Amino acid sequence: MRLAHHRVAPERRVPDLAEDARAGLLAPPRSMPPKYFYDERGSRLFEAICDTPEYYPTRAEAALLTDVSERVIADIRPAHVVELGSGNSHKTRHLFAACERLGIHPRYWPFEVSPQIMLDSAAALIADYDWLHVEAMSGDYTAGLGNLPLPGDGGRRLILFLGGTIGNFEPAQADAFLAEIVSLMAPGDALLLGLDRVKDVATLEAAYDDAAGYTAAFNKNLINVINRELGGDMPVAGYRHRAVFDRTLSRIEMRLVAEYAHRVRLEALGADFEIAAGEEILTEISRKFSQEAITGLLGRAGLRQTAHYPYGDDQYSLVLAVRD
Ligand code: SAH
Ligand code: AVI
Repeated sequence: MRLAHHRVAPERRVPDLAEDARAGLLAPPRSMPPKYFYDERGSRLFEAICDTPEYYPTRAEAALLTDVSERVIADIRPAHVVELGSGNSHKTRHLFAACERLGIHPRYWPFEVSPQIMLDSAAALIADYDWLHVEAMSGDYTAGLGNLPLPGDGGRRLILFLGGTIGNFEPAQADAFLAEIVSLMAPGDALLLGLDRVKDVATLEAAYDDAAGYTAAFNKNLINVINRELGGDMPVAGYRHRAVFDRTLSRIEMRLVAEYAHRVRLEALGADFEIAAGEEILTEISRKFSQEAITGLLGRAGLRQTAHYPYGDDQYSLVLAVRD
């Protein structure tokens, strides 16, 4: 058996969908955490977003990994590759290809809240790499990382947090999450972190509002999740997608905007709410980092950057860092 599936118990209690909806939807300012996007349909829509001409981060990170994977693997010589929010693991394949070329054969530990996409990808990976063992971990990384069944065999671990997903956290959450990652790291372990960079507003806003409409469908899929899981009657056609770059906070904000005034029933909560025409629900933030912001983030976490791989004219960054 080269593929094992571990269900990771939460280390601490985190609100469930019902609690988040009660706290975030019933009264303004309305917001929901982005992790609920990723049911099976949402995960597939995210894959479609990654293939759009407007969404540059995936192509930028893939190009960087094509170039630097061999250097990273030769430098770290990992016994284990741990990946937080691994999705379809497509870009991670560049690292495994480098491992194959270098004859370095780490075990792979993807960790996902959306298990199906992880298990499908893991099955494809072990078919392609006959040396690879996958320990697939399903769970919520915001529920703590302390229960991950990570190896204590002394082999070096390379921890991946790719795609710019750190940008989906508020600044304080990002600091806390990096601190948790650092607490897992032993001397010799390394973190490879992908961060999207500040750039012109038109490029940023187009990336979050592609012409084919996949990002709009991804955002509106949250309504399907809420209706299905909470017995809701939110009208999918009653909301439109909006993505705006906030220069002050240096972040894209994705919102669902009510097209007309209506009342929503959430049966599982035994609650109703009224939403006015034009009222908005904040569904995701995606922070864009300056060089100073990256330096601050790593410094506060106690991480020392050992390599910085920028894409193009600082459009996107991959950072390799170790714990001091
Ligand atoms: N790393 C991939 C996927 C990025 S999309 C890439 O770069 O393309 C973000 C991924 O994180 C999704 O697959 C989503 O299911 C996962 N994710 C989001 N919130 C999560 C959480 N709280 N716990 C675990 N996984 C989460
Ligand atoms: C997963 N995460 C880094 C994506 C982002 O760019 O913030 C999610 C996404 N939302 C809309 N498009 C992509």
